[in-house]
Amino acid sequence: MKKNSAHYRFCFGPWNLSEGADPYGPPTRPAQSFDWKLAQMKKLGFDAMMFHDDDVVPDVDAKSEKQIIAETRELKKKLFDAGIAAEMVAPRLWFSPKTIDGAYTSNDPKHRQYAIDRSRRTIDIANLLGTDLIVLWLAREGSYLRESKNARKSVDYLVQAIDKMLAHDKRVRIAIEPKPNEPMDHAYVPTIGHALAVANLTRDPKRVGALIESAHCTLAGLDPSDEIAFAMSFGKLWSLHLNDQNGLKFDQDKPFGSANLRGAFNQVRVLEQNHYGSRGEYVCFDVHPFRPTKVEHWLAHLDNSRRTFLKLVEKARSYDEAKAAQMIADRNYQALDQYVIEHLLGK
Ligand code: XLS
Ligand code: MG
Repeated sequence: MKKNSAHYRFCFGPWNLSEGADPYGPPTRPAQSFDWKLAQMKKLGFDAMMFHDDDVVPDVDAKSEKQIIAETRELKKKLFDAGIAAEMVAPRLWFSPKTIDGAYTSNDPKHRQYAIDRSRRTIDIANLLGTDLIVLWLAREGSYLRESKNARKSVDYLVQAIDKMLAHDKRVRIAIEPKPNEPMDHAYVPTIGHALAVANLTRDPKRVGALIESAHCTLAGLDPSDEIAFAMSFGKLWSLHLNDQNGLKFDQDKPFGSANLRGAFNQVRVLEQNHYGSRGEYVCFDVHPFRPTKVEHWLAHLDNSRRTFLKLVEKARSYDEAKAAQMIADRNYQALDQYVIEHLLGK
């Protein structure tokens, strides 16, 4: 394997500096301003920030086009002054009462239209921020009971919505972020395979790719590194949300490597093998601090995720490929297994 010399660039979103609330308890840290979060990103030496549309323009549904342009331009200047790029913008289609029963696949045609209109506006916001990447995490596209929706029609609705976005702007690229559940009982696009299949049905498949999140693969019972390899086989891994997940439960967004170091190593190794980052892609950490985390340790989960990533890059680059190839040729997988373990343990 030709050793990758990619210099990785790192990214997170304002929501990754979260206040600790969970379904069973209130925040444990005081809410902070966007300016505070941007200053922390600068301090950490990250390269880009990812956004939801209403991270850029709070309460975006209540704003006029003029206000949206003005507020987006104001945030863009803050990013520019801080030397931070905008990685992507995602329409937050899971809070509004108009997406209570789905967004693009809602049974209500007015709500489907709302989701498409909001997505078009997200593209306009992204253009003003200088990114051509839109991420669609299809949070409410699915069902709580199968009989409430028509799964076949839902695919058509998804394709129609994406086609409307592709028609809205001839440069925009759309990355679908698959997830099998949460908040839905079952989501319509649970894996990278589903995402790329939907991409192929759109009017311009080369502008529809994917974003993979480690935890979402685990929630689907799949291996994140295999999902990454699959997406890269199509040249369609345009962004990443690296994190970790400890089994099939709520989406934990744990720091990268926190639950499964071997799995994290294999994700980094497959990124290296396929030269992720060499086409401008960012490594984003979609991680949250543990709820008990103190204010003074608020950035650690992001700094640690990057540290772990970079240490695993060293492990991938110092992996003895020749030695491993010999064990594979000899079908000596017990020895190979032990070699990987001892390599990671730093024998
Ligand atoms: C939620 C998703 C979300 C998207 C951005 O599970 O990972 O964080 O990445 O809205
Ligand atoms: Mg994510």
